[in-house]
Amino acid sequence: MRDSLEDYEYLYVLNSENQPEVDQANDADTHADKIISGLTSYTRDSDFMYNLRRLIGLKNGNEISSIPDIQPETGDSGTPDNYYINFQDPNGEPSADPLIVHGKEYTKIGWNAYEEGLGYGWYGDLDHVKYEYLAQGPSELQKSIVYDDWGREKAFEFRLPVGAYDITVSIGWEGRYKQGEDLSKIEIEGVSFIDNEAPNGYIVRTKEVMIEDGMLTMEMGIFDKYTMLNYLDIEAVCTGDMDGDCIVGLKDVILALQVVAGKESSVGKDHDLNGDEKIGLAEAVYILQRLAN
Ligand SMILES: [Ca+2]
Ligand SMILES: [Ca+2]
Ligand SMILES: [Ca+2]
Ligand SMILES: [Ca+2]
Repeated sequence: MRDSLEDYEYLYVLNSENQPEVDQANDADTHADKIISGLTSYTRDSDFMYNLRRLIGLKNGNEISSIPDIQPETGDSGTPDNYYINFQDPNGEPSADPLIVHGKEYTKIGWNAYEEGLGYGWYGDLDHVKYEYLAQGPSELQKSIVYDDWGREKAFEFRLPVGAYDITVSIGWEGRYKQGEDLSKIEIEGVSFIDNEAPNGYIVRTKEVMIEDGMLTMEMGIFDKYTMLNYLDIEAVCTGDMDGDCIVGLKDVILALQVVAGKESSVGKDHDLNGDEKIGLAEAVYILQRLAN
């Protein structure tokens, strides 16, 4: 607590000793935003916190003129891959091991608090969490459900390599429709998937999400309401990648341009995007447009 009061002082001085105002961005906000992104989601990287505090102190003391743009440590570097998570009681049903559904192997994850060694888990009040396994449902994934009986908001974190992913989330409960009680919320890396909506049975939704810090953060739940969570599919999006690391960046633009200039021949035509079986300007422009979004 003493630390957070001190942090507030630091940010206050950084904002030229002005109090923050609602809906008004100020000089300190860009740094506060790096630390906290929601009610239950904030960075746990203590080295980052220490460094940011130190830099703000230097800036406040006029020892440096601007604060370098440092970011929390990225979890996994490495190549993005596909990850499939079934939320369920890890010791209950479905008991198949490995659990394979529609040809994909699912990791069983229950209500464990976040653990560094595992690289995944939950933050928030875990005192009233529950499992359900329904007799009927479209699949093993959707028959097994995790929820909070008291409707407390939580954050789920899952470490994975930096990159773009198509993420699919499923919520719901076979045959259940409780408009008022089941207003649900799922937000992943600030991208809203389900916002104050009650499923009539199930809702399954897919969106592309950029993971920039090596940690997927999913915020779940609305206070006093039920969000019935089923599963998550996390699939790497490699479209536009030229060098095979599945990360789409300026390196790939440069590679495509080098192919155009005849200076590079290592890019296979399987990376072609517009069907002419060549790497050319079309690919470079595509990547640039994607990076601009
Ligand atoms: Ca994140
Ligand atoms: Ca499930
Ligand atoms: Ca690449
Ligand atoms: Ca092409």
